[in-house]
Amino acid sequence: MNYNAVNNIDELETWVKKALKIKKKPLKNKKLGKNKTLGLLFFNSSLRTRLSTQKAALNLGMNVMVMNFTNEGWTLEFEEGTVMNSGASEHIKEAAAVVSQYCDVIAIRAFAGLVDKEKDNAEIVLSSFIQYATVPIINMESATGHPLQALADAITIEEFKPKHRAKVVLTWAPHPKALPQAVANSFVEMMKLQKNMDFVITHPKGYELNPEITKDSKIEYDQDKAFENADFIYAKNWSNYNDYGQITNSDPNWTVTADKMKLTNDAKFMHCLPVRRNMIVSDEVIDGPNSIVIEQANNRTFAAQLVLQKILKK
Ligand code: AN0
Ligand code: CP
Repeated sequence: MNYNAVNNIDELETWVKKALKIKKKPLKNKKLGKNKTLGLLFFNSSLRTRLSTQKAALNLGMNVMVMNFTNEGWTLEFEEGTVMNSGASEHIKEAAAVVSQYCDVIAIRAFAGLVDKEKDNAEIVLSSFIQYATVPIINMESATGHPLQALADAITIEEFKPKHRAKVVLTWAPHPKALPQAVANSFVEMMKLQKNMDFVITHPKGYELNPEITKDSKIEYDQDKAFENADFIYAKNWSNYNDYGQITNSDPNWTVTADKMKLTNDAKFMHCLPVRRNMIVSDEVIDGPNSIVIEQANNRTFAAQLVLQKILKK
């Protein structure tokens, strides 16, 4: 079993229930991972994903090895049949096969390059590992998705949802650096699996996500209107998908402020973190009583632990 996309979740409700059970007794399966090794491979920075996945593995009694390809690993070649006479020192074929001998499960973080849309959509790094590794692969944020984040988001929404049918809003917010669409994509996909919730995406015109992902979701270009009656505001920046990887809007009116939150139904504020204060969200909102970002990050451990447990039990 791999966990590389939100669509690997067969039934979200059952997964969330199970994760909440794990949260209550995280050490219950302390022996399940004995003598098993998890390898975490990072092609980009991380705080939460690295530590929460490691924590989840430790809760299951696994051993963990971490490798940063950002500055320590050999530069890898992913193209077939290429003459390796420039930057890359090692081909993915050998690298994935070798790591598979040391690890029982491999988790990979490899962000979108945001230069070549086709290449990013092809998920070269993740799909090559899936192809050439001989052990299960977990996605820790790939070019187009962040399914461990989306699972943690679902757990968090379950914990904080109101008694009435919840309205969840994903809002774009400005950011000084071009960011991937992965977190937003997976959040949208996860929300499609929610049975009794209303879901609205709001962003400036031109900032449409991949239409294949959002085709069944409601888009409202007026942020104020989208915020009306919302029970959850999930903020996230992403760079332009049409004008690929570009920043074509930095309008501060899209920042989530206390005034904006007044339009909602006393909504909870969510963000995957790391977050730029007073760009994405004002201090007042993120420091306020309705901010659940810290608990949301806590739930990353139980999302990862559920996925590891499922893999170990297979
Ligand atoms: C990354 C992103 O937007 O994909 C990671 C988020 C979990 N964010 C940044 O690089 C700031
Ligand atoms: N939310 C998240 O994935 O955080 P990190 O980039 O710190 O892992």
